[in-house]
Amino acid sequence: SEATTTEPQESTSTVTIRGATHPTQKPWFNVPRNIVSKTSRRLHLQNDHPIAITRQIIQANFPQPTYKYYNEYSPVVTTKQNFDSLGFPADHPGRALTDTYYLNEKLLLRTHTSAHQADTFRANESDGYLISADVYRRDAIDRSHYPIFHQMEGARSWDRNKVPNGDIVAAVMEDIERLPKHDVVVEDPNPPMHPERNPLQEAHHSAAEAEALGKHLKRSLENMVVDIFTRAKAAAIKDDPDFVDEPLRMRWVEAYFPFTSPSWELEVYYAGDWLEVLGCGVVKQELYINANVPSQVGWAFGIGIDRIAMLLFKIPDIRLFWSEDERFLSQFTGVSASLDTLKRFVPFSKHPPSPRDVSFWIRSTSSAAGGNDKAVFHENDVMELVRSIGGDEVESVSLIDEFVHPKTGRKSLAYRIVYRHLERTLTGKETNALHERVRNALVERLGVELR
Ligand code: FA5
Ligand code: MG
Repeated sequence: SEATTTEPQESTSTVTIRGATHPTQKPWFNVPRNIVSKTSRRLHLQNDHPIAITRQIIQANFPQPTYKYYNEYSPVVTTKQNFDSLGFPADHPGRALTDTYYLNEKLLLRTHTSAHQADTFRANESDGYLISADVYRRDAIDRSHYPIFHQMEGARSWDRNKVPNGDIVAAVMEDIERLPKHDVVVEDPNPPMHPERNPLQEAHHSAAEAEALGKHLKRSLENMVVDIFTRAKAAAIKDDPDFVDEPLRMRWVEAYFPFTSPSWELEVYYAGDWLEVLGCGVVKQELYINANVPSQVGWAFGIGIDRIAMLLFKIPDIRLFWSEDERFLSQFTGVSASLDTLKRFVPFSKHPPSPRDVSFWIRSTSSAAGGNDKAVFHENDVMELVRSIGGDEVESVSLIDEFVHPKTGRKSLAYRIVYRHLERTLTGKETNALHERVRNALVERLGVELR
């Protein structure tokens, strides 16, 4: 039987993803069919798609042959690839069924392109690499969050046995000199290491080596962001010769990843707020050791392509990337072949939103609920249930009220679901029918009591 034709909670024996059939297993299998069907879209490889154009622009900043490109890795990976090989602890929340799509106990849809780090280091086919791919996370629903998005992973390594005199600092500094220079002021107030959160890997690096690697990493990524904004500005000026842009502002903030130390995130100031665009750091030496290349040292980063594409083209809603409407797709025709023809996205008519509220009592979360085999209530289950019924006609889901009954101790939640079709106006009847299905499914699948 085909899992793509059944509801996720039902046990089915196999699921086919990009032509490969995998066994599914209860209680792990939790991939709804709308997600399964999107695994074949591969927007990052679709000619003239804004996700693919953005991938090409990022690639242009990390040229071959220093960087080898991998764009075809399957989204089905093992728990070892996605978590264990990267040093995620056994109890890390990212491993939970509430956060990650599983096929069975061992296989899942990758939650990040870092799932391919260990294998790509082991393959050792070049000094650096870029990996672009679709990634999957059970998450909130709003204009900048979608359960599938795209990432670009990058890494650059130097081999102690191959650089002149084994001098990593000199080799990296020489490579920094070769990088383009930019004149944007970047805020970078924190010290490069933090003794507990982001220690120097002192068994493997000197402080000077880690600092040189960090400097090469930061300069390379700043150059890429400056390039994106330069292209975005050129596109805006073509559109409107009087266009005046806000000056580009970037800042480095300390971050934590189990597979890098020290680690950072790069934020860009956009529309009045700081937006996180990527995470990065100096690769933990265990990864190189486990990949059988212990004499290498280097850095890695992971960037959200969809977020960069939204900035680049001024695309207001992440769902638009999945649109097959010609009014969307035709705006990018020819850009893949000639990146300088980039234009800003011109929104087509915006259709009115249709908000509907639903409130309910949730099941008791105490362990006293004997015989109840349903897991504890988790908000991501609401998000996904709504998405699995409303599909891309759901713009956002937000918690609007929450209270505990003073006498019974039962908890009530109220959510507002905004339905809005990107390509046409939803009738009241259509919206009500969708909302009714959502209400019923909340009762049937999550065991809530409607109010
Ligand atoms: C990671 O996924 C790490 N693998 C990044 C990394 C790679 C760190 C290599 C160090 C070395 P994070 O979960 O923060 O980290 O995601 C990275 C980027 O993906 C974010 O900065 C953001 O741009 C993008 N991103 C994350 N979640 C979403 C989402 N739900 N929708 C769109 N973009 C997202
Ligand atoms: Mg992050």
